[in-house]
Amino acid sequence: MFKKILIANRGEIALRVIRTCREMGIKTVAVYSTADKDSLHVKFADEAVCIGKPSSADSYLNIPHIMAAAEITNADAIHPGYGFLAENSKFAKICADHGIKFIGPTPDMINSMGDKVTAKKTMIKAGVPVVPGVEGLLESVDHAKTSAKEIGYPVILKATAGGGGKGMRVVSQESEIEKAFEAAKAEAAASFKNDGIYMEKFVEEPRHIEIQIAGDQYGNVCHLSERDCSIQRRHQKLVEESPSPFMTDELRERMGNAAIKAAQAINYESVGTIEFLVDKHRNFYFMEMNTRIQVEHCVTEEVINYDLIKEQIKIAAGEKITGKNYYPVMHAIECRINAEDPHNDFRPSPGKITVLHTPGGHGVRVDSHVYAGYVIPPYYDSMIAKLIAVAQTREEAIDTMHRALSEYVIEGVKTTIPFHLQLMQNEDFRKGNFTTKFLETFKMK
Ligand code: MV4
Repeated sequence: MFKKILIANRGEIALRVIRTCREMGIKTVAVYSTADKDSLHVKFADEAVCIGKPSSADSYLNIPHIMAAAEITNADAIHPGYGFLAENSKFAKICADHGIKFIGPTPDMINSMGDKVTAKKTMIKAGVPVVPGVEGLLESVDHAKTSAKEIGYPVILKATAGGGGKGMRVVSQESEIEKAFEAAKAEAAASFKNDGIYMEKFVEEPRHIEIQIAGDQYGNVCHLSERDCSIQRRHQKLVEESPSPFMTDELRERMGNAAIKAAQAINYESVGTIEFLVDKHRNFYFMEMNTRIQVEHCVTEEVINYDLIKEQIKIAAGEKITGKNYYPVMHAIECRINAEDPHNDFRPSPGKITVLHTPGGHGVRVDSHVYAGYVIPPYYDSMIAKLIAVAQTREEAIDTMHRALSEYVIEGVKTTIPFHLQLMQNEDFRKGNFTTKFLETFKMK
């Protein structure tokens, strides 16, 4: 087992990793930007190294600074968390070249899923269902036109280097396609330095349901059931839950098996997630694979009673998994508490938390790095806590969540708590009646 892990991240996920390391008897090294010198991850780690100025490029994305911190502290592994360098294959390669274990998949695995057209081809070969479309990149506007005619409108254009919505355009008729193609290409070039675009049939009002998987270094892969992440706004998830209210035992079996096939197709090692679109007929289609631990991993932990970070570290250290699947025995919901104003188009609201009361009690988990007096810096994402409610049924989990939200006091900054309070009382949400379009029509009171 590792003796010392450097956590190349900040905020709640840095703290999350430190907690598991402490339980496992592994020493921890925090790295931090000058903006984060008063952060809890700095205080809770055994050692801490400043890696630069506030901007991510100067600190949490600065590979030489992070490698220097790992070398001077003698860390034998690096946990990247999510975001920042978590899916950067160059970073994973540099770690390997320095004899430091990157706690995650190999650079090849990251690359094979990072390029979406390559990933899709791999999935087709493996027999995983994908959205009907053009196999490969679009070569020209004419190619796009003839392909869309064959597939049938509406179609969606996506960036092969994308993910999470950037460089995406929905096209409902031929008259729009030239403009959409050029716009998607320009956006992809600007965002990813790669202007490759591909085309799929547009699935109307889908649900976003993802399967958590784990694979070890010996070819054993298992799934750990699903999370429903349909409640999102502008590709930012706000609420996640497990099990999905749309799930059936039969669909879970089919999606779980497809996810295992997807992971096996690239000999996947570590924990990871296969994202699917699910249509109203319960057809599901591979969308992308996240080769990292995700923000919403906690809902899975709560419903299967399993520490995913511990498992990820054990796998990285070369331990075997049994290969048996995990099924939910509880219901968990996670609300992302962001420093944003839900009454003002979710505008970021950084600043000092003057008063803080955190909820607790039966069935409540809070993963957060903030405290009274903490100043939320403007440089990073706005998530300040994850509030997770766990109960035996979905209805009870919603009631527990509503109770916990109403106990939460955060003063000094605006937060998404008022939004979540209203959502937990929404009739369609309570019925499990929602798709990825739900928040387009949801209005704050
Ligand atoms: C789609 C789609 C409908 N049809 N692909 C959005 C982010 C990126 N990962 C893929 N996305 C979508 N791809 C086809 N063929 C609808 C979306 C989509 C979406 C997906 C999941 C969660 C929220 C979403 C919101 C808008 C669009």
